Amino acid sequence: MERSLVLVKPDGVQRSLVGEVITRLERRGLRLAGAKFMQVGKALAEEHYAIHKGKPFYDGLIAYITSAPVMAMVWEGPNAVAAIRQTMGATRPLEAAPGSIRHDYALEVCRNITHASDSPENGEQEVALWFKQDELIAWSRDADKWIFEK
Ligand code: DAT
Ligand code: MG
Repeated sequence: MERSLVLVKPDGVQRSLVGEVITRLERRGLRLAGAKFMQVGKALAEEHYAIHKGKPFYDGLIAYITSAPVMAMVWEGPNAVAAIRQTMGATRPLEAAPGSIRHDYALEVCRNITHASDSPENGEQEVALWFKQDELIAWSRDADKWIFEK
């Protein structure tokens, strides 16, 4: 079982795509483990995007993620990280596979709707950065046995 942080970023929230993102992840079979609607402060933004510090788009990235509220979530399931990134599509919307969220709803890399963790290790790190332990729910769904092989 893997976990991924998923953010509907400010453009996705402003465009009323929160429900669409949740619907797609639910339909995929992934299980929600936590969610909060929040305004991201500069310190969290800088820690989250620390790996991009120094890149030409870094300042714009921090301004973008702090510009309006985001929907922060934790989704889990077998191979959740790869599955969620596939559902989101490639970073650049014009390279995202047809049917993916970034293909279907975005045009520009700096307005690409969502964030998702890029490895199981980063998934755990990002979940710990964004959520306190008591904000996460460990639960099982009745449908799990029809979606998860074991
Ligand atoms: P992803 O969000 O697919 O994990 P990433 O981690 O490489 O992509 O980059 C984080 C975000 O930074 C990405 O969603 C949008 C922005 N970004 C990446 N490359 C960019 C570029 N060349 N110009 C502008 N923004 C960029
Ligand atoms: Mg990334």
